[in-house]
Amino acid sequence: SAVAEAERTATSSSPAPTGDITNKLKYLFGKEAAETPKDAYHGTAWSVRERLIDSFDKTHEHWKKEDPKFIYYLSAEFLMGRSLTNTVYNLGLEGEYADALRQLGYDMEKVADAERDAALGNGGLGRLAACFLDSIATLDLPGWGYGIRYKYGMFKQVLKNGYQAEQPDIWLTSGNPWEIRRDGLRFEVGFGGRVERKKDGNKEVTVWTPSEKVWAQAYDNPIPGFSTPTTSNLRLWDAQPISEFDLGAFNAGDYDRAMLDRERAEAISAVLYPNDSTPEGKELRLKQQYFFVCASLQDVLSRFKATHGTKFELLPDKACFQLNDTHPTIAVAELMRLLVDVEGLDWDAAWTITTKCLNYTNHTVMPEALEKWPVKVMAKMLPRHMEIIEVINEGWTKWLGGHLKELKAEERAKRISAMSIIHENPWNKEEMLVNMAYLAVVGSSAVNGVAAIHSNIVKDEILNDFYQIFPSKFQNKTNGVTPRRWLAWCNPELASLITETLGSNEWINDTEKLSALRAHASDPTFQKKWAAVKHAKKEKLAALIKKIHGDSVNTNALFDIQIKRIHEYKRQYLNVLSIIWRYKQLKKMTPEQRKKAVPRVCLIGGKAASAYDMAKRIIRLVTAVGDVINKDPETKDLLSLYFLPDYNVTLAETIIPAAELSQHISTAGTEASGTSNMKFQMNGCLIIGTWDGANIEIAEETGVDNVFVFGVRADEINQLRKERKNFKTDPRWDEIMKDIEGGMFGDKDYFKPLVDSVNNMKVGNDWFLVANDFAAYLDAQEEVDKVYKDQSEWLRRSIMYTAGSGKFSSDRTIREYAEDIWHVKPSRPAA
Ligand code: 26Q
Repeated sequence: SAVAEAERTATSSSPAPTGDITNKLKYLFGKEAAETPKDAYHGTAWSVRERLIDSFDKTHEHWKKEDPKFIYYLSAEFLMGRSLTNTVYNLGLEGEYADALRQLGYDMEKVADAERDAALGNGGLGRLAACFLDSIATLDLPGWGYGIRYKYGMFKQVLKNGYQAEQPDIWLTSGNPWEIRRDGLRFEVGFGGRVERKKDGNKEVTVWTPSEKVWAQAYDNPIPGFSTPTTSNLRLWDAQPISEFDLGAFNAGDYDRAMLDRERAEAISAVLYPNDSTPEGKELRLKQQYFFVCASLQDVLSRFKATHGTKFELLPDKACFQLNDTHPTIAVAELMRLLVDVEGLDWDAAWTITTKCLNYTNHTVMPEALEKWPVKVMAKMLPRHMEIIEVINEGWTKWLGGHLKELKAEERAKRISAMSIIHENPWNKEEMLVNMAYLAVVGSSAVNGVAAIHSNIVKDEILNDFYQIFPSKFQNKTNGVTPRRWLAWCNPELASLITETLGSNEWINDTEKLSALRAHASDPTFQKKWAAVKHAKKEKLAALIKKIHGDSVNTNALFDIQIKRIHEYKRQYLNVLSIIWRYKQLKKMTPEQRKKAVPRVCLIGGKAASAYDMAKRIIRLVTAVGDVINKDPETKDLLSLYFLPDYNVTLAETIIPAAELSQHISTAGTEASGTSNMKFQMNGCLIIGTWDGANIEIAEETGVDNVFVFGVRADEINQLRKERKNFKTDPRWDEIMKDIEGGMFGDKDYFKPLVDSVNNMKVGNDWFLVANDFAAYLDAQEEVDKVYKDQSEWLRRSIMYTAGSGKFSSDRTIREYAEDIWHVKPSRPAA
């Protein structure tokens, strides 16, 4: 009301939101009034931005005074999604801004819907980094993220006749209210050129003269914590040319050449590589990695020097860096270069400091997915770094020789060569490679995996040689997700019910409190309320499906969902095969039998890397099967299948609260953790999954009997792969394969390689053992139907999932990193 508004402005130094929103619209956008939700969004966002900057400044003034140890999270990806709702809620401004918008004739949710996602990441790894920032700020930990301000983020996926097509993600066109360009805060980053030794008095120094230089320009993205005055920061670097353009060429009339430098510089931060889990060995990618690492380290060192001068032995007490996968691993060589070549430390002192400051997280088990850069490429682009890596490797292998002196000479040589950071390419003996994971392990204090099973695979298989040498370096840090975005803000209805039931909203910052829901799991009155929330969320998702596909789906059906990057190891294929089998069964049934069937709406969403041919064929199979079954009048109310295009963070926020069953069905041992499984669990969605990644820990917390677990175990995989050619496929499998090959879903030539990849030993060998798990998966799906028919049992389980999700808050994960790896302590500014 107007009175409340007046009272509020009388007691606050911030402007009244209503006036401020229209003010922003007038002076920043030249608009007299908000004519569209987009206008209202812009006015609101630019107004909220100022509150954010206030808390940012307070926090950083405080940290400057206190000078605590900082954690710097180095990541090539931050998948932030939208910011408006999250910022308003985290800062506790939702009431104020919702009222203001209402006065202007707008509803907060519609306004929020006008924001574009910041999609500076591919999938799990990038979204994990975003959740970690939320928790770092919420826990008052002095910490920043560092990354790249890609001009084009993750591509937009559209369907053309059922095939994936990619369109550029032009996310910055209307400006970005959530960033602050730090004018004058920029660092030079060099590439190429030559390395020379020179005399400085009687000291020999190394001088690197790059042949190419660019500016890294800083942009800050404030990160508000929840229920704390702390606002942290994500600093992203934009690549800019050192000179606006080549004036000589310009004066000579050669305009094209005059612009070349600019284009070459800007290309560095232009696009996010759309590869998930399989690295691409493109030079530009290495350039991106070095670009952001070099700028970030210079930035941290320049702040360190401003307070501590050149007492670099103190650096490990003031700064530590977490390497998000191997992508920023060039930091090992860059920190050495800065300390030795630029600051003049001796090698050994610099090495002690470097290894104390760095830590490495591994996110992938597949050996072919570990990054390796050709020595030739690295020596050309980063000649000094290549030298430094060679010296590190010499020191390392020499030390190893001493450490393994009890071994016989031959065995010792074998071990040393297996652990050499520089080794030959096993597929091309002519080529030498730098193994980035090995460099990261040797250059770090701690190495961790992202779920218990994964950390064991890291120790026992992927990096077993290193584990034997440094057992105490290896740790587990099971992933987590922020309960703010992934429960409280995306599912306010469920959040209210939980708060009402538990008597307070303290669970948002202390998710272990959710376990008190267990006492209500079998209470019919509570179950009824729980079911009503789920149904409302299903209606909302159904409206979205209607908007995208024009079809009305049955909201009394079981909503069965698989959303994640499309990858053979994640086995969307297995899901589609079971849907085909379900369809065939329904077709055979009498009308009487059909009445007893559990109706399902199946949704699959996810992007395929643009060059990942097999993944694109899987998408087409989904849309082709959907085209057939969604049109079948006999069965369409009992079974439908839709592909949801352009799966992203925002879509996930609508899908996950509505899901009743979610699929996490990777070949055991291949999914490092998974994090959407945790988001589904928090929202009371049952899981059908393999004994893999975080599924295992989720099952332990939820009660293994409440989870639909199926399939072979990780320790059986190697043997089964060896025996795969003798595997006898299930007759139902054979039947479905014939259907696809025979053109039941059209496009049979296009599907041929897909069929061959799992059947033809010469072609594919079914590496991900889809056929091996097929029968067990169908059985598990039958079990799902059986439980769904007993709604009170289903709801009991659903409640048990949320109740068991306490462990999977990223607050817990970040507390563990802070205590066991970073040794950073909270430092909260005054309110
Ligand atoms: C590397 C070099 C060149 C180009 C691309 C890449 C690249 C980019 C992204 C390599 C890997 C990724 C992404 C990996 C990823 O998202 N891994 C997932 O990490 C999650 C968070 O730990 C886990 O939950 C998932 O299990 C894991 O697949």
